[in-house]
Amino acid sequence: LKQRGVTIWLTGLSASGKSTIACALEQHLLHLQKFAYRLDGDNIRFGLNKDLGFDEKSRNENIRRIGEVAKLFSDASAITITAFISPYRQDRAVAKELHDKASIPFIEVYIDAPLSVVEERDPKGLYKKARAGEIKGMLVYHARTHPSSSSSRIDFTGISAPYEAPENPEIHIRTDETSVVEAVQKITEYLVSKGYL
Ligand code: GGZ
Repeated sequence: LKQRGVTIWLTGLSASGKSTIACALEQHLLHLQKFAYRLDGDNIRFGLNKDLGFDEKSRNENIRRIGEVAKLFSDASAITITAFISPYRQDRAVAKELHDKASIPFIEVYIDAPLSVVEERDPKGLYKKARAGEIKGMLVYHARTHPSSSSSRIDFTGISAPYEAPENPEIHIRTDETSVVEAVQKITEYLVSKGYL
């Protein structure tokens, strides 16, 4: 392979557009004949991390494992795209450090939309449930594997759990002002400018 691996780390609130942009970017790179691979809730939270919920410790461990897996894929020359809220600055810093130590580029991309906008989008009705205090024990992934924990309270990012926005992301995308195509273009142009594509 001529290609060198790089990790493109998307971070942002639920419904900010991470998955949509990650999918479109992956498709675009595959069309360019690049080896791209996307890590998201579907292939990580239902598999490797199905033992984890959404309390702070579980999110820390979720992101720690994803950082390790992303590093492995990028080490194997993939353009690895991760799409997780990754709400804690420290967790993202640990993932970046892991990449730094292995001399693998780590590009933090802030997928940014105001809370008012993501609450308006609310594609799964999770913000509404969170506002109503109904996010408990976790309905989405966790309840399937941990039905007995349904009485424990788990907070929702942006409402009752923190989201620590990146202070110096390599790329900042406002999804309420940027189309998906433009977002993909912006990331692609960055990759080209750094010689990664
Ligand atoms: C935030 C939650 C929660 C809680 C379930 N808080 O928009 P979605 O539905 O499809 O994506 C969200 C996803 C977040 O999982 P991550 O692995 O990205 O989170 S983290 O990085 O914080 O570990 C949301 C759904 O899972 N979801 N419960 N309490 N999002």
